[in-house]
Amino acid sequence: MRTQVAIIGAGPSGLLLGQLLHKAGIDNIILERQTGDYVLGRIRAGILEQVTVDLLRECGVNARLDREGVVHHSIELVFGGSRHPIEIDKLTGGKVVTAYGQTELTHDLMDARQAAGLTTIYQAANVSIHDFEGGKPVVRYQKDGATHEIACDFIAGCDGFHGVSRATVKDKITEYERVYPFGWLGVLSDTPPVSPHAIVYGNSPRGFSLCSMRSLMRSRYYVQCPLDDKVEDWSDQRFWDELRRRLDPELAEKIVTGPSIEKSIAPLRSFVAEPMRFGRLFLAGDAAHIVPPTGAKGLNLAATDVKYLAGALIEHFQEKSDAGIDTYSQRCLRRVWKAERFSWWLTNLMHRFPDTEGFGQKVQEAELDYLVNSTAASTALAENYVGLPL
Ligand code: RFL
Ligand code: PHB
Repeated sequence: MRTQVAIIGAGPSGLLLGQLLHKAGIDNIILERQTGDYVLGRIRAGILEQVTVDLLRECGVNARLDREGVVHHSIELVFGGSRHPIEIDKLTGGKVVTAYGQTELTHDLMDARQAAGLTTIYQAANVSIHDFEGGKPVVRYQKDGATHEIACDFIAGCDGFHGVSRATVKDKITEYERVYPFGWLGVLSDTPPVSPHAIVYGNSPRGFSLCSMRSLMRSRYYVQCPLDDKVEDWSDQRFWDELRRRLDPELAEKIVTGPSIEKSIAPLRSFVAEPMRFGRLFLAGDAAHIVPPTGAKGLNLAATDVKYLAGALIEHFQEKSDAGIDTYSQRCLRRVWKAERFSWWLTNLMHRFPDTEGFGQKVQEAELDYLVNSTAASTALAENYVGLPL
């Protein structure tokens, strides 16, 4: 087999890249280790920045998003038992974010890929990548007991944090990492969200909490939990009780509870691999960087990497210029580090750490007080939350 761009991974990064390249007439094949259903079963992100919405529109994959996505004009911070709105649209000259699940977005992109007749090879085992430092890269994989080979011009490593692409160039990268001493326990439930018009971020002596949504009938909630907790330790009742204790009395009263339809614990990590290009191999999305979910940046960063990468590849094939390819890593990392900083900062501000007591706690309280009472500080939060300009 031969293609222009071999894409490893059918998560949001790989699917979005495939669609943008296809629109520009560039041939691509996606190799995915899992089944399509498995990929769709992973409940992850829920908040899209305008740049991500615009990219989906550019691919023509926006019909359902336009119908079902819920636009948010503000977020709320809950601390000291009361609620403090941050009007992100007013503070940023009209910018907003959209609640639309990663599952839905992935579904839409998979449907569009299928409708366009593009090749996605699911359950591709033992994917390996070769000769990307020279002019003729090759990708090998196993499927149905046979080994297959794809010759290509470029390889896009869109295979997430545990993928093979970054692992293959491990000795050529510098890694920057911070691991946090807690996780997020997330619950999805078919109940109306307690705050349908603003994502709520809570700081309480019992730890962080988050009230989000997937639609007007589906809620997504999180509470900070110890890293060694198991999902089995958390009955639905225990989860709802704990969430209520971490919110202000009015919101706690309003929460509509119901059976969880998904419950999982995710560790929190900040991670960046530099550089993001190795000859004809590019890393994009979680393959190159991870942020703690506090700032809702992971999927949005993946989308902007893909925007830069698609632009660079289109320039290569259509204009015979490698300027975009040569600056890919630099351009992405400039934006990545700003999102890393923001996600790290908001994580520090909103969570209980082992040393959040005494001095640490007082400083957190002072910063929250400053944040909601200073237009300058609220504006800095808002402009990072809606996404910095490209
Ligand atoms: P993904 O989604 O991990 O997809 C990578 C794909 O590659 C496949 N793969 C391989 N395929 C072939 N061969 C191999 N050797 C392979 N190894 C792996 C995998 O099976 C998978 O299908 O990475 P991608 O596409 O870069 O997308 C990144 C996003 O998924 C991620 O950044 C976000 O989910 C992060 N995130 C959030 N981001 C936001 O922008 N807004 C949010 O509100 C938000 N909330 C979240 C989040 C992540 C969370 N968790 C669980 C980490 C909330 C949570 C709880
Ligand atoms: C989500 O809806 O899953 C979500 C929302 C905001 C975040 C993280 C996750 O910061």
